[in-house]
Amino acid sequence: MTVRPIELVARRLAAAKRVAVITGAGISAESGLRTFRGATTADLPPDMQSLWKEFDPATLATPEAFARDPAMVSKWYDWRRMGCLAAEPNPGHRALAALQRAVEAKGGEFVLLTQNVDRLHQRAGSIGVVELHGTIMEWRCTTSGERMTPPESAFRTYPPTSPFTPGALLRPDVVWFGEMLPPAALAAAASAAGSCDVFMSIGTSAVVYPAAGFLFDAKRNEAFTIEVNLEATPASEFVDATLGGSSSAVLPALVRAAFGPGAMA
Ligand code: BV8
Repeated sequence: MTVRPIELVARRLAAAKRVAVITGAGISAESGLRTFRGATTADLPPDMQSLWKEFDPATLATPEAFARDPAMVSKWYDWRRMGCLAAEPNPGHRALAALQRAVEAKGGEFVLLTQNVDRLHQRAGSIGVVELHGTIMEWRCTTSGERMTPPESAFRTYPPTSPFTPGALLRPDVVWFGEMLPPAALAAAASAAGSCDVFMSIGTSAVVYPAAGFLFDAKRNEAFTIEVNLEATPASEFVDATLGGSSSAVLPALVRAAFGPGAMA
């Protein structure tokens, strides 16, 4: 009898004592947030069409871009922040929160690492989320580093000025290319990857490091590795199981298969 991958993966999850998960922009795609390397769509506000169409986001997510044009970069991030506030967690986010509850209910450990900056995992009920690339929901003073949570309306002027240090600016509290990841997040991710017995990579193109490296750390520690993604990635040939498809469909089915229909309640 051939075991369908989802049943194989469900058995591994049900038996796991320590589960680590990493997510990328793909898990938020069905909440209406564009993936980082995904196609653009026509539904952008007019003044943002050119920004999104003419520039590769990766050239905006850098300290150099911010130094060169703080108004443009802060406007782009504030526009994304507004999008995140308007978005809702989808069934994929909620399935991971349910998975954490199910694993912990049987005395297991669960760590969710995310590359996403939208805080939809937290709004879906995930606890202790490790934000590898920071968050767009907080901004910090470019001089003192003091953080603040902006109101749920767009800044009035760009670049926003810092309330902490005269003459300084506010920047999004995200990790840009070329910037180090927060040491505490790195340490938490390394510890999770090094000790888990199941590692899941969900909705990520697995090209950005060091985040993409944690799957290989887990594999080296003989964890059972799983990829849930719409398409193949550089990680696909290395994982033990691949569940192709949309995370918002695959993850709820997987949680129900592993912990019963009530697990998603
Ligand atoms: C670092 C900011 C140490 C916030 C991001 C040269 C010099 C310096 C560094 C490097 C270098 N060469 C390489 C590096 C390392 C560099 C890197 O990895 N570059 C890559 C591009 C080659 N990394 C860094 O710079 C990191 N820092 O290394 O510091 C250092 C310091 C100085 C000098 C040397 C070393 C910092 C990395 C963090 C960068 N910041 N974001 C923001 O604006 O959001 S990264 C950005 O990409 C986002 O955070 C995003 O999360 C991340 C990864 O993208 P994904 O999440 O995977 O999203 P993507 O769109 O790519 O893929 C989505 C996937 O989902 C697709 O596969 C799609 O098929 C799938 N999907 C879509 N819909 C669904 C779905 N799957 C399931 N269901 C669906 N419905």
